[in-house]
Amino acid sequence: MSLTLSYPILFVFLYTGKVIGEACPNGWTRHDDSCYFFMDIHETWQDASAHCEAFDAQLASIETQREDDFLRNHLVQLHAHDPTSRVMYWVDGTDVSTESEWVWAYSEEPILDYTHWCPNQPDNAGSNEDCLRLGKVGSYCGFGWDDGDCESKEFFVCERHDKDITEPNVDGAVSGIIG
Ligand SMILES: [Ca+2]
Ligand SMILES: [Ca+2]
Ligand SMILES: [Ca+2]
Repeated sequence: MSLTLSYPILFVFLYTGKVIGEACPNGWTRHDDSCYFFMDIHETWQDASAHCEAFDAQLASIETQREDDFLRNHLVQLHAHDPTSRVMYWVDGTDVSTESEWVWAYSEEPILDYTHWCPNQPDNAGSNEDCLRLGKVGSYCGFGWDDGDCESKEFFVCERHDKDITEPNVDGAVSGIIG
């Protein structure tokens, strides 16, 4: 391959790489540096997490009030005309390792700086609630935080942060041309 051909190809791949970081895949919603998918199938917390991983994502981790507001507002809109009184979405928080010590499972960061528990939560009901969900039960705490039984089957939110996107095609194309 001649050098004159290599430059346009190199440019195309670099440009594509930039677009990947800005657009979300079909069905995903962009907010700040992440793409989110609101999955309306019921899974245990563990299976929900595996589903997200299959999409090269994780269950959502809510690090800031801004992110929490975005998710809550989105869910409120999504279910504004939903007659179902009980709707829950798993996110990535858990205290399964040590009771009452909540962490984001994927990053292993403790949940300290920002929380938005519903009134009287987390209550570790039945001594068996170790996974974090955003819950709506009637008018109760519209999609605030609740600890739930990890085995109960709920909807879930996947998050894919831009920094976690691997771009093997870009690196491969560039090194292939240079090499
Ligand atoms: Ca996040
Ligand atoms: Ca617990
Ligand atoms: Ca609870």
